[in-house]
Amino acid sequence: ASHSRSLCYPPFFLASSRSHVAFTARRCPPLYDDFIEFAIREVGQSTCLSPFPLQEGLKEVLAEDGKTTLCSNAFQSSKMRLFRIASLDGGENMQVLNLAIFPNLEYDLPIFCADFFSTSTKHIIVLDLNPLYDAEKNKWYKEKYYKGLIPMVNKYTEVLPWGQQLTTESLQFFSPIVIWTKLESRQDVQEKLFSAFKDYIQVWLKMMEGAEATSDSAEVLRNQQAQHRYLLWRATKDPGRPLLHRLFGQAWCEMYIHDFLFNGVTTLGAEKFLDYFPEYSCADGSIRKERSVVGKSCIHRPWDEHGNFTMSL
Ligand code: BLA
Repeated sequence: ASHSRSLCYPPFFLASSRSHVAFTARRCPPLYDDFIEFAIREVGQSTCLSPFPLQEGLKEVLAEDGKTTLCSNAFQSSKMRLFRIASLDGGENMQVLNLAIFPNLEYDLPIFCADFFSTSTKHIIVLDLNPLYDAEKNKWYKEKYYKGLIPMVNKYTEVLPWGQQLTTESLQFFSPIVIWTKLESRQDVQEKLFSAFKDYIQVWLKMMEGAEATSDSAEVLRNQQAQHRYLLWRATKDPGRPLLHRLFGQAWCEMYIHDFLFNGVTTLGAEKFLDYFPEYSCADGSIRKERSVVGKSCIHRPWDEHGNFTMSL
């Protein structure tokens, strides 16, 4: 690998706080600050949080363009292996929130996933409780976690309409309550999306509060492998990678993806991407660069209002 873990430092440290950045760039408050504040407060009220050890200098990093900042924060608790937040502030032209909560391996809880990418004219949104086990292939899982939540997503499908085609492979990591949408106005983000975000956080926390740890080591191992597979998918195919490369350089970006965003991808299993996703292998043994080998699909939401999957894959 081109990146050496212990020797990787961010391209630039920001010694001072955000106020310095605000002073030099005179920007309006980052779009997703309220989301972050809400999430940390709610999670902190639900469980006893401790900081997740972060690499020196990671909290706030200035990109090579000299103006975009990347803020990172992470916590853990008895039931959460990692609750991490990454936000990019590129001023009016770009705002990103990438928030995930990975449960401890004694739990088969879904993975909380908020992935919001905004420019001045467009907002690309994924909000979901990603199933640890493919919810269409594992009906018990769908029953256990999503059955009672269909009315909640139905509340949002009108105001946050399906975002059209997407990488077909992503569907196995999405749940029947996924919100995949593209919005045009900042107000829709601040009102409609924020309202959904609050509901989804609260629902996930309720699930977590009720979750019982398993003491069956085979089950723990299964959960670990499922989480590892999920992490490998995201660490390898994240649509944000090209942008992060551009902003922070390849080596630092790879360190950030592997050690922070998808922490666990190098420690929870020895499998490689192609072990889980052999359909991506090229004749020379490398991984196909495209995000999808099937292509993009799903013009319409592939779940009906009862949560039934309506597409044949
Ligand atoms: C686009 N992000 C997308 C798309 C999806 C996701 C589905 C639409 C394009 C596609 O179908 O691939 C998100 N995909 C997911 C998620 C899962 C998945 C959450 O499989 C989970 C299993 N995104 C980021 C970060 C950035 C970012 C950090 O997380 C930027 C730094 C950007 N996402 C981003 C951009 C696009 C995008 C720029 C549009 C460009 C593109 O489609 O390549």
